[in-house]
Amino acid sequence: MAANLTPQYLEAEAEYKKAQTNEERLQCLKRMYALLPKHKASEKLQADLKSRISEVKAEIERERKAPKKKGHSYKIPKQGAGQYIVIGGPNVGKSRLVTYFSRANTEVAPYPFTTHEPRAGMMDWQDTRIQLIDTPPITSDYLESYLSSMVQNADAALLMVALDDDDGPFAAQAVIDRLEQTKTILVGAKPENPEPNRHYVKTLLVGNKVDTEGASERLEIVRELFGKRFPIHVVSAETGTGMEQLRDAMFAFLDVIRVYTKQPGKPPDLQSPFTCPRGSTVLEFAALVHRDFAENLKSARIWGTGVYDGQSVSRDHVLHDKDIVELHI
Ligand SMILES: Nc1nc2c(ncn2[C@@H]2O[C@H](COP(=O)(O)OP(=O)(O)OP(=O)(O)O)[C@@H](O)[C@H]2O)c(=O)[nH]1
Ligand SMILES: [Mg+2]
Repeated sequence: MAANLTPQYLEAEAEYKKAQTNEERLQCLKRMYALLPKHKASEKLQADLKSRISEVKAEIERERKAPKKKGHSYKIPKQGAGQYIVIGGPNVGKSRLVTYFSRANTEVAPYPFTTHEPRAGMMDWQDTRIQLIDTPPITSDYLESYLSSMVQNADAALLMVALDDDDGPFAAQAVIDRLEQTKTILVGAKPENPEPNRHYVKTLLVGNKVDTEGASERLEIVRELFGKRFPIHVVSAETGTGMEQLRDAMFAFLDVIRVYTKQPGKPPDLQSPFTCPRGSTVLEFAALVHRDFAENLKSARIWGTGVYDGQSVSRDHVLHDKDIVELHI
């Protein structure tokens, strides 16, 4: 790379990609700026870092000033391979599932309406991470004002149904209906002919509390009511049954691939993959890594699926999961 980035710089950049909060992001960006060799070839990158630093600072300032009162909106910046919003009726185990999969600090309690605010956590999946957002419950007459737009913005949703409660399936139907009133349509797969002004959100249905008595009979009803509409996963967020299968299914359902970068003459960076939509080309990937790469891309070499090691490919070559890409500008 023309800018001759040092390993220390690349390390700071990897940390930046993993940062969870704007404060952390700011610290990483400052380190990256300090570690960036300052010469002509890196001028663009210097300017880019400076503008990212001021954007993050402005974001921190906005967060600080945001009034924490009724009717406020929550903006949770997306992180990792994709963002899942966890939704459902009261007491179905949304918070329990999020704490099982992540270190999110969200309250679990044996009574309804425990969660009042959305909380984000990161779930590991192999060498990448998926963002989970715990949310307050939804019922036919209770929907936090900000929630439908958060659902619309998420990459996918988990709709949770409690299998310890005869009303479970009806509570889930109430969630679906209430969101539909806000033109938010939960679907198992995006429709081929979407209706205008509707927001379709890919959704996995999770039958939780399979460890409880009578769960299997209720599961039959859930399958009958929702089996055609959503993929169904059955778990116990309390005992862990089915949770690892769900973790895998959540990554697969995002329909993204992992791509690793490599600098010429160096081993690939296998620590922190980029993720991009399945079907992305080399050029689309380059744009994700850095605007400069997309604008000035001359050639690329690939190690991975359907190519021989180090094969030169064109910019419209379609990438596969776990490909390693060396971009030349
Ligand atoms: N037996 C059993 N109990 C569970 C399971 N998952 C959650 N629970 C219990 O169900 C209760 C509700 O769990 P929460 O995670 O607080 O439910 P929630 O959906 O976040 O509830 P709200 O925030 O009120 O909407 C708690 O007592 C959990 O310990 C499960 O798989 N099996
Ligand atoms: Mg909760």
